[in-house]
Amino acid sequence: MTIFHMKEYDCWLQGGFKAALKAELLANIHAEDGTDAAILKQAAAELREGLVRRFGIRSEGGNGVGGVFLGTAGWLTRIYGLSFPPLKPEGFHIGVSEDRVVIAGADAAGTLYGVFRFLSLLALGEIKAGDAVADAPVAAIRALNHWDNIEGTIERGYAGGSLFFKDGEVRYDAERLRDYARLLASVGINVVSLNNVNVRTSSKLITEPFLPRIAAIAGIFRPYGVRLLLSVTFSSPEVLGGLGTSDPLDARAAAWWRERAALVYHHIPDLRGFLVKADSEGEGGPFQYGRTHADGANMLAAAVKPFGGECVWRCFVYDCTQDWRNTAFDRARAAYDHFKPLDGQFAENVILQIKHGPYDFQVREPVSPLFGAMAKTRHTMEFQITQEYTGQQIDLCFLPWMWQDVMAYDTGYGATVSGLLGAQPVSARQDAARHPAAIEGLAAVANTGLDGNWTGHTLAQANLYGYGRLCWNPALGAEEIAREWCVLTFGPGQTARTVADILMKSYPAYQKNNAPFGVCFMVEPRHHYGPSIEGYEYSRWGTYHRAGREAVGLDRTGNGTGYSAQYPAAIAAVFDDPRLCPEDLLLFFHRLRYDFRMRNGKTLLQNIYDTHFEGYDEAEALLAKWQTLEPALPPAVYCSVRERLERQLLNAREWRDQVNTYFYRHTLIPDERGRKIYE
Ligand code: GCW
Repeated sequence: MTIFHMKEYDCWLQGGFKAALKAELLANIHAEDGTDAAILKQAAAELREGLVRRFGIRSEGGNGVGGVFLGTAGWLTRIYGLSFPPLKPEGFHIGVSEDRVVIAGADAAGTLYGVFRFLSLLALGEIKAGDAVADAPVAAIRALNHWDNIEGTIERGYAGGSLFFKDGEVRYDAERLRDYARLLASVGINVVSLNNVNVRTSSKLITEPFLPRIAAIAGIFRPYGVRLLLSVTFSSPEVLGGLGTSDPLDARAAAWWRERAALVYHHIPDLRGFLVKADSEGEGGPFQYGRTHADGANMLAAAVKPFGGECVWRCFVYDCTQDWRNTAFDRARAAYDHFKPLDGQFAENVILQIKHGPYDFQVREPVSPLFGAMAKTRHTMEFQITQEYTGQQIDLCFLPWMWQDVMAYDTGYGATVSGLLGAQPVSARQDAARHPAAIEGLAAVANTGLDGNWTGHTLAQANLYGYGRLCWNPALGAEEIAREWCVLTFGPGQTARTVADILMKSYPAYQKNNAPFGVCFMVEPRHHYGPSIEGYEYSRWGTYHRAGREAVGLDRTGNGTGYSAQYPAAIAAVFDDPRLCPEDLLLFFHRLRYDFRMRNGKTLLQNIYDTHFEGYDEAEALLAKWQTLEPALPPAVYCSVRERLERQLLNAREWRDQVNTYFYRHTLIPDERGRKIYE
């Protein structure tokens, strides 16, 4: 085996590739970089830099008729008389002939994305003379949310400290941030929020001493086509303004926000807007004043509107002070119950950000019933790349494997999630009956930090890459994403194929280890790593499985909490019938006896045992497979992943034995194959 000397820091932008196109051709660059458009300049710089660093090809500056022609389609037409088919916003066209490569962007961002795609196709060995590629992002909003605290820590962060903050200050390594902006732009991310949605001490970022520093960060991201969002606390008029109220219908609070927005936009004129977590897990919000979330969001939206800003408002609103004795309550209902009645009441520049499932980034959840239902309100879908509930970047879990199921889910409103992502956005004034409830984009909680490889677990880089690619094209399957990422990271050849195989097997293994069949939340309270079967069973967070001697799970059908009725009737009918319900969601929707027969003819209990034995065996196989790569990898990369896979195996052992023992002790029914379960 040959070693591809990958550098963890470079992620999917590795050097060491051979270009299949002639160096003389690639070295001769004619670019639209004499303008003052920062993004276009960057596109040209990235092409030159990328060719040197990744392929060892140094450009000499454009002369003669051949070579690479890079710029917006308009410019290429004007200067060189080239013509192009119509391009979609942020899209590009790449055309290659024997003596010419043309990279034409619909606009500046499209030009930049065209460069990154060209370099990546070159590294993948997928572009040659005669090829033409036209592409554009499907989702308009492709956002990354950092949950970084101004102290330098990261809520649910597993890859070191914050890239933006330290010791109560905006503090960063500018070189590193540029590298980060490049990484994000290379997969099409165009919005980044810097600070935690649990704002706490970072509420002061929208005050004068901090704003110039934030503006400097905005300046680093700008040439890469990335605009910033800032998380703000709804209670700012009280917390920062000393007003004594933050009531959205109080003219003083609204005026305070208008003034504040003016100050913020004075420093950062192209800020995308404010991101808000309100009335959730201790954050203030409109409920405190008896107002609706439309009142709250609209007030903030009005404040940023004169500057072209937006108010991104999270729908993660639920009561976290539940009594487990109350079996009528169902937290899963919360987002729909709160927001569906408000559809149509939000201002044009409010964007709701809805978690993909009704709970909270569990290993397996149904898609939230809000998707498809909010036809008159702009909204995005929120994912979590940071692996809070999926192994915390100690365990390997390739998330696109689950995301592809979300994308393929048929909402029952005439489109899949990926179809809604491609639909025309609606405005609040349009007729809901005639317009699909377009999902305008995706947002995801970042998994990056100051660790040398950005993501703690080197293979967790694949999740960040995969998220960007999925925003760009929601129809891309996990397998395709894994293949691309592996070649771009480990070079072409067998190593990449083996790593792709490991990635693809990691999610199913993790899901088998975890809480069975969609029951959710059998995790250690607070930190959420590892099993604790009753960790949340008697707590205030509203996340129960109610396992008894004869049955387990929550009845969320019409006979139970009625959650399933939040879906269109045809979808609800499937979820309501345990014989039709997808089996990995069986216990999310149903309370079932342990002797319930699943589709493989075995009982529910036996299936719980089987999946947990398998989950462990599969974790063991992942480690064994990785060990075959030792001769093919730089030792540091090999060892850091091996060490994590070993810890994952210990974790899988805990999951297997704790889950199986728990159910055995409740039922006293042994495993039919006589495998070891503890008394
Ligand atoms: O999953 C929960 C996390 C919290 C997080 C919250 C949210 C930022 O445990 O840490 O807070 O979700 O999404 O707001």
